[in-house]
Amino acid sequence: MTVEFCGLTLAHPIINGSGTFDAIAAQRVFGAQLHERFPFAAYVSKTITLAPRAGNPPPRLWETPAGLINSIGLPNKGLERYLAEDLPLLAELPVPLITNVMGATAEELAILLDACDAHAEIAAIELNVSCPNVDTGLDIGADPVQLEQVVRSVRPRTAKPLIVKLTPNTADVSACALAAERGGADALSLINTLRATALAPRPRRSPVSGDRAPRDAAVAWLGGGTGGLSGPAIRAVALAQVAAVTARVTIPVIGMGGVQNVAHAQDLLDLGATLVAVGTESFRDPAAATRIAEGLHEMATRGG
Ligand code: RRO
Repeated sequence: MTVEFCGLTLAHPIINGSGTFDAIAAQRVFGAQLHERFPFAAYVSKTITLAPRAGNPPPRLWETPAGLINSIGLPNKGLERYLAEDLPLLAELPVPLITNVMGATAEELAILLDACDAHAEIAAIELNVSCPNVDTGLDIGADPVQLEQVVRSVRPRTAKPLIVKLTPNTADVSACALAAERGGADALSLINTLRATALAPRPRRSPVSGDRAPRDAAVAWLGGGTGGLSGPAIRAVALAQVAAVTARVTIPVIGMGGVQNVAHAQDLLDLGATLVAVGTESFRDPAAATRIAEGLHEMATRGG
């Protein structure tokens, strides 16, 4: 069941989606037990930025039919405290560590990449490009030209595997995938969440008279205004985008989006993904990744 991924040998193909499993909190609760049965074959950190960020005001989460909208807003302690406080704990995990970073400028990204490169505990770097360009306001990862420039500019700063986490909120995901590959990415991961929103509860048509109650204007409910949709609701989109990308690039792909069970993971592997990430399902079932990895193992054993 071992999988070769960018020079790393992983015990199985299931990892976590960035920001969907807090390994430090889990270590506090489960102690040695977590290490004995760690659910993922590699651990991806939450996105780290150069400066600390408080994140968005509440509400930050909203359930939809078959989905979850998050408007977390990148809360994190910033690079310095991540390295000093979190890295020593994450380095104890029994699997390779992938640190996920985001920067709004080339300078910020250079500092983040240099720091990751200097720490042997970090096995690979994932670049989250779902970040607005400070000048244009457009997501860097949504525009192939900008994306290629950004990846090309950071590539020389590390010899570690560089994974680019693509945004699905773009006109042509395979054009972005090819741009990241041309820029020097070693691997791609997709999909991040789909831009989504939820409206604040407000008066509805009266069930008795049928008259419309006086209505307030539609107001976005989430603290950040908009958020990102994940979970089963986006799996069909993930399948389409992963298929489009694996058909065009030669570098390995980490597929994710609404994976709940072994059949869903197998679908992404069949489409050419090398690894599969589990995200929202881990909130519902923290052992989901173990269940899926064991299911894949069983299938492989039976098949062989
Ligand atoms: O922190 C977030 O709100 C967030 C990030 Br950085 C991301 O990449 N995807 C997402 O759904 N939420």
